[in-house]
Amino acid sequence: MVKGVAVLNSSEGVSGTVLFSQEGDAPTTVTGNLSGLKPGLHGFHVHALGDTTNGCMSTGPHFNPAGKEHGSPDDEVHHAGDLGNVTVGDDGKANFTIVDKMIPLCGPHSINGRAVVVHADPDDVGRGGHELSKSTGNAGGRVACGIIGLQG
Ligand SMILES: [Cu+2]
Ligand SMILES: [Zn+2]
Repeated sequence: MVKGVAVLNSSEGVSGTVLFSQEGDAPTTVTGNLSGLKPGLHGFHVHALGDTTNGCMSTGPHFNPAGKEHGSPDDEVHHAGDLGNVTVGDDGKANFTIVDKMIPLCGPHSINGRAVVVHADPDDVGRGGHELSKSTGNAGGRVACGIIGLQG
């Protein structure tokens, strides 16, 4: 079992923890607890870089080792880092579990050392017809992020 963790914080009061676990070559389980977000859907992705020198802006684009278009994690064609949306309740909190086979914690396409990013707006999963739909899901600003590291 390999485990990872990302701690998220932002100057606007968003905070939380996202845990990752993977058994062998099985899909990775992602469990998150976030607070301080606007109620509703928020795009949620693994971005390519674990660089926060310029805040979440320097974490690069969606993790996309296969050079695909943006989409839903349920679509055949999507970025490996596309995890869809998380749902935030009226209390500003989100508790979620995602199981995804494109985000391993080891091997050549590992997400270790990359970043998870929560966006201001819903991810249209490539279907919104906006000029950004096929690259970012038009999910708006990056409201919080954290670097994924190994956990014991
Ligand atoms: Cu993103
Ligand atoms: Zn994407």
